[in-house]
Amino acid sequence: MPLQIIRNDITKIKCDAIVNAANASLLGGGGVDGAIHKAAGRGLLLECRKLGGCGVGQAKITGGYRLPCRYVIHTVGPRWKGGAQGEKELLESCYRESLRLALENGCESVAFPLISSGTYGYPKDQALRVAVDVISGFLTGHDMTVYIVVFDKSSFQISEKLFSDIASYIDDKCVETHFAFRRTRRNDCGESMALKEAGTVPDDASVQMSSMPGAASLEDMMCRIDESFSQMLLRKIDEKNMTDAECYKKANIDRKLFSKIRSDVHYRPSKTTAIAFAIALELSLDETKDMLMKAGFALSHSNKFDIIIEYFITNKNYNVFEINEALFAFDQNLLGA
Ligand code: AR6
Repeated sequence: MPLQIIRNDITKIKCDAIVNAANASLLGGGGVDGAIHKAAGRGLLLECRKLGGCGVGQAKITGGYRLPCRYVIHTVGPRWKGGAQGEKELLESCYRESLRLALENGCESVAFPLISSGTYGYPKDQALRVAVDVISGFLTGHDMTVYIVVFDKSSFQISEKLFSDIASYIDDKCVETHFAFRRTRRNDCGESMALKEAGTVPDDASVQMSSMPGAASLEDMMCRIDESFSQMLLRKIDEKNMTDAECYKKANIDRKLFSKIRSDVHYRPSKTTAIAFAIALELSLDETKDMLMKAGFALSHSNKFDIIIEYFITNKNYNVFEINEALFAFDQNLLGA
């Protein structure tokens, strides 16, 4: 997964570089800066003393010393002053400059804290938005694994409106599922009937055939029933006039995994990988269900993860990074490898 949001202490992350949310002196401080200096040891401070400080929005690189990473990239985020003092541009610059230094130094993996979102007071949901936008933009042109490391749940926030919209969508769907079960029990039709009513269990081949857009003939349909996940994926990439790279990047899947799927016609992806491709291809809900079926999965209304995916697809929001932010906020697995 090229962009991952994880909950951890950044000083514990094994990767090529970690980024420090420093101050202009580069001589240490509190928060993540203090934790990094403490874990790295005195060698880091001695090297930092030679750097002559760092401007807001700029970045400088040092060794990692006792940390489990080769480098520390120090960047100075803006202090929040209400949002009209160029804070967003400066914060974007922190991520861009840090990624540029990582690239120049041959890093294949980099971990970021949410810069400026602590002592410097940048609103957490907006700080996250900037981080995800700049990093995902960078990843469309470069192969790198980037982690956004969230220290504790309280330091991570998606927009309140999105959170409450999703929460009420989950509630609605749970209520629907509950009533579907009750109706079924009264009719004494068994569990599978209830699940079908709630739209979770596809009705085998007949559903597949009826929901096959663009199938020209019965022969075509029969071929597609035998199609594997990998074959379906490659066909849909062609139908959408996408390149392979456009598709796997939009799915937040790394090149190696995509090559594996491409070269193994019987590849069985995980559910999160299969959904990530459905999102990248901007499939409708029915098409997504067809694609998932090829990998042996279904979407259910008794599962929070599935309902969140359904929420984004029905709202035609196919931004895998925004979906992952929401999944993280609801403590669910993220899309991608
Ligand atoms: N791992 C990951 N994230 C962490 C960790 C950790 N070990 N510790 C804190 N965070 P802050 P800023 C999160 O205040 O807002 C320093 O004194 C934290 O929850 O460290 O850019 C510097 O010297 C928050 O979400 O950095 C500067 O003077 C995020 O890291 C000033 O603070 C950033 O919080 C910089 O302020």
